[in-house]
Amino acid sequence: FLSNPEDIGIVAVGFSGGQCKPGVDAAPKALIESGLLTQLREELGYKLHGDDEVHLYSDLAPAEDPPHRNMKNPRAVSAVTERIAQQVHHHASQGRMVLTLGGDHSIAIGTLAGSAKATRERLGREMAVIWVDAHADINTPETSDSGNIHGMPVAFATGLAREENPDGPFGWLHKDHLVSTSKLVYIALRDVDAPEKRILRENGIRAFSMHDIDRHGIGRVMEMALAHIGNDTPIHLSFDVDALDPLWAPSTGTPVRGGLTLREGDYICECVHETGSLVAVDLVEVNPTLADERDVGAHETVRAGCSIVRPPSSSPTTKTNHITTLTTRP
Ligand code: 4U7
Ligand code: MN
Ligand code: MN
Ligand code: MN
Repeated sequence: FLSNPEDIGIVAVGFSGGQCKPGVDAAPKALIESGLLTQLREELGYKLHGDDEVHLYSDLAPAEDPPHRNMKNPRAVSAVTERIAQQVHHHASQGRMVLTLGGDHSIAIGTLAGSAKATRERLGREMAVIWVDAHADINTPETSDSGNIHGMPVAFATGLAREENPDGPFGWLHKDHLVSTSKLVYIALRDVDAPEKRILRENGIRAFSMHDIDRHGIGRVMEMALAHIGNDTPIHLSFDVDALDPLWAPSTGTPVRGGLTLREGDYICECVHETGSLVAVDLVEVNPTLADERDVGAHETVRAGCSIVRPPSSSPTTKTNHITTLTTRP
């Protein structure tokens, strides 16, 4: 294991400034109230670290936050993600797997920065990223039509959207925070903007769309994704709940039809977990306030989120692989 398998650092951030719809800030509380952390602790026996507090970080938002390079709320998102990077780095430095509950996907600027830096320092390794999402989230501020930063985190994390002014928004991002485009793999894409397609092509980024999943099946896609990353490479899994089909996860800001079944989503997480190389997981974009008339949508989406994050407790393959991992690696 690349992180201590019993210890999980929890970072809960109700932040919604990376997009325009209120409500995604209520997700960590809804996930925790539906029993996610209790299950991890009591049923699965993990030791959870963290301050048991959902951070809103409203105090970090400046009174005035005009657009910068066409980004909306640039200073607020920069300040919050810098703080998240410190929290994630703190947990990861001590060998804890880090679970971050968002929040919109802009928070991944912070989670990736924190875990990439800790992985370099602690293991002397560059980590890989598995980005499970309907969207590629790799717009630069200059290519984005919406100006919403939750559509840009991968561009910041890979250095494609670098800020030249060290005192400007995201000027805090340094070389040791960055992730290599060659170690990035996408799964479940189906709504990619034209400039994003060009960025993916020009940088040779590995991406498995829903079309690829239909053609090869999720089993083969996970084999190919993990083969691309390579054995024993630390993995950060960033899971946007809109990767799931809206049938399973309707309560999210930018739903796109034709997505993963809940079982396929679970399977992705199980495969990554089984590698023994998981160092961090993000669960983002759950918006419990975007519900249908009977509130069924919100409840279902929160349940789906819990299912995604919860490691398998009874899968025989998982147990076998863990025994293998434990016996082959001291
Ligand atoms: B999410 C979008 F234009 N690409 O940039 C954009 F389609 O974190 C959507 O994946 C981004 O939910 C979606 O605004 C961000 C749009
Ligand atoms: Mn998305
Ligand atoms: Mn996303
Ligand atoms: Mn979304």
